[in-house]
Amino acid sequence: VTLLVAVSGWEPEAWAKRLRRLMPGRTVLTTDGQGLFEGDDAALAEVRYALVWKPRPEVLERLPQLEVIFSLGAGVDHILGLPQLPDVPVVRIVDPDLTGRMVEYVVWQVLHHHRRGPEYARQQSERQWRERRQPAAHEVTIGIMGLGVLGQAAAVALGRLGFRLAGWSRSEKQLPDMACFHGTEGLAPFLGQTDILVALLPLTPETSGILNYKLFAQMKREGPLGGPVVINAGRGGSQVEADIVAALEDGKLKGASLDVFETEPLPPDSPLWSRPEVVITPHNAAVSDPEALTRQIAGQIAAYERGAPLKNLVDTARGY
Ligand code: NDP
Ligand code: OXD
Repeated sequence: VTLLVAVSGWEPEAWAKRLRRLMPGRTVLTTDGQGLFEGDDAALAEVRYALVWKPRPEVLERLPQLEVIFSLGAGVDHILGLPQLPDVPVVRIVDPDLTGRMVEYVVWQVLHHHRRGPEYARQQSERQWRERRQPAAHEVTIGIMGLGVLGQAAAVALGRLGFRLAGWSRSEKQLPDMACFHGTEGLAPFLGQTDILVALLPLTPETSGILNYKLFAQMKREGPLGGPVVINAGRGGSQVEADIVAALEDGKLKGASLDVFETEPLPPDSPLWSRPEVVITPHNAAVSDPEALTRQIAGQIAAYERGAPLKNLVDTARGY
């Protein structure tokens, strides 16, 4: 049984080495999105499992025995957007290691804006000692867009810190200590009570460009932080960066933390780089760690071969 690790922008050997250790007796092939087994169709014909992150479009088309595609990330837009997707199950990452990293990122960025990080950074650069009013956590509502694995885990951590919570999802939900909204009708009332928006949405046709000027204009205006803040660690395709800049310019937004971008890496001429009220990180809110995640994938393959159903299956029609 052969596995193929097909990634671009990542080092495939880091994954392959660990898989060979965890699954002795298997052949593990790799491609990094550059060379692609030119002429080696015999080796590719043996591949039953493909582990992918932004694979080159033609890679998966050359695997006649493919049984399962494993996304090496929690998001699957990099797979579902391929022009010829083989008709096999797609499994995504749900893992405490990745979830824990995302919770850290969200808590870090919420606290940065809540504790007036951008203002104190500016004061420090001007050697200015000036105390600003600090609202208590319970005065601030964090609105979480996307109440899936990551959104719910972030909510639990923020709730422990005492923040008020609102959440928005596609389907109706009832979650403890949270005002839950859903669907198009639920969006305006959700935004109307949100001081800090945390977007943890998958990229689908419905969520593409959803973080736009019209949405920012519906957020709570007279909040304790002096203006709404947006944090996006879902996908860059969900945000309209020109609208974020326009909203920061005219005060519809007070600050932003962005881990994902319309174009990655964020181009050097983006106006976002030079704004002190914007925190930019290079799509690493929750990196996929080969050590943690290969263990999970090897376990899934072993269970699948014993006849157990695959876990964390993607609904390809729904898009996540
Ligand atoms: P889940 O699939 O568990 O959750 C997705 C949530 O989004 C669900 O609550 C879903 O609603 C909601 N949603 C989807 N479409 C809509 C819509 N049209 N309107 C309203 N809500 C919608 O995903 P995860 O929580 O595991 O991950 C979320 C995303 O985070 C990933 O898809 C990925 O893009 C991104 N990510 C980013 C990382 C980074 O490093 N920056 C790392 C890992 C993930 P419902 O519950 O009703 O289905
Ligand atoms: C993911 C990511 O989807 O890293 O896991 O973005």
